Amino acid sequence: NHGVAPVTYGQGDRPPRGDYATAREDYTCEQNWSAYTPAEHDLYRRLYERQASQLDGLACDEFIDAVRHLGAPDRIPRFDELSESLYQRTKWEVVAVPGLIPEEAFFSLLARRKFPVTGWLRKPEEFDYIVEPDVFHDLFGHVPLLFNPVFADYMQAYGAGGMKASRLDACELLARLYWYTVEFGLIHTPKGIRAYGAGILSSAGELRYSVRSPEPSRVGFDLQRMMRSRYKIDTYQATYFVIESFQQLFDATAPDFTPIYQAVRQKEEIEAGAVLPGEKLYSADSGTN
Ligand code: HBI
Ligand code: FE
Repeated sequence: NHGVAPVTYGQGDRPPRGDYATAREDYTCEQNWSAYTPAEHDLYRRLYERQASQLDGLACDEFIDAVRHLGAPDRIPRFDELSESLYQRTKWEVVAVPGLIPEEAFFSLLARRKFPVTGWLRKPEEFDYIVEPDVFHDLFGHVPLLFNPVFADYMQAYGAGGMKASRLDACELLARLYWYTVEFGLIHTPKGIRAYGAGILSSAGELRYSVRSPEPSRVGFDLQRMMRSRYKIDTYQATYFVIESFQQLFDATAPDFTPIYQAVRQKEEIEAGAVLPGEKLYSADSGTN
C-alpha cells in the first residue's frame, strides 16, 4: 500500500510533504485542480512572472521558445490539458504525484515518457526558497524542455538508464548525472553560456548567479567527472557542468553505463566546487549578447 510516504525521499529526516494515502501503485495521483485556492493561483502567477521577466540572456533559447506551452501564466495549469499539448509534440505526458517518490518509481515513469509533477504549491513564506520540488518547480522548471524533441528523448533514455542503475545499485551515481544536467545544467551557445537546468530556471537568484557570477566553477561535460562529483542541495551550486548541445547529452546516455559505473567506483569522489588539474573550464557569461 502506498499510503505510507517514502520517508527516504523527504529532505533529510523529514518525511516528504504531500498526501501519499491516495497515491496509486506507481505513486501517481489526481491533481485535484479545483482544490487550488485563488491565493495559490496568484502565488503561482507571481512566481511565473518573476522568472519569465529574467529569462532573456540567461535561459537557453529552447526553453524561452517553449515556456509559452505552459499556457496561461496567471493560474496553475490543468495537467490533463498540458498533457494533451505535450503529447502531440513529443509523446510525453505530465502525471500528478504527491511529492518526491522513490527512485525506481521515478525512473519507471520517465522511461514511459510520463513526467511526475508534484501537485502541491509552496506556501507564501517559501516564495524565495523551497527545499522540495513543488508544482512551480516541476512545471516551470522541467516541463518546457519536454517540448524539445532531443531533450525529451534524453529524459526517457535517462529513465531507462535509471531502471538498469537500480539493479546495479548505481542510483546515487546516476542521480548526480540528473542533478548536474536536468536540474543544474548549463549549455554553451553561440551567444554565450545559458541555463537549461530546472533547478536554475525555477530559482529567483540562481538563474543569474549560475550564468554570470565569477564565483562557481563551470566544468565541461564529462560523464565520469559528474558521477564522481558531490553536490549541495541547500545552497547555490559551487560547480556547474556545461554541455555543447542537447544532442551531446543524449549521445552520452546511449552506451551501457555498467563499465562507466565500474570506472567511477575506482576513483575518488570530488567535492562540490573542486577543480581538477587540466580540466576544461568555462568563464562566466559576459552578458553582452
Ligand atoms: N521524485 N517526484 C519526484 N521528483 C523528482 O525530481 C525526483 C523524485 N525522486 C527521486 C529523484 N527525483 C532523484 O533522486 C533522481 O535523481 C532520481
Ligand atoms: Fe526537479
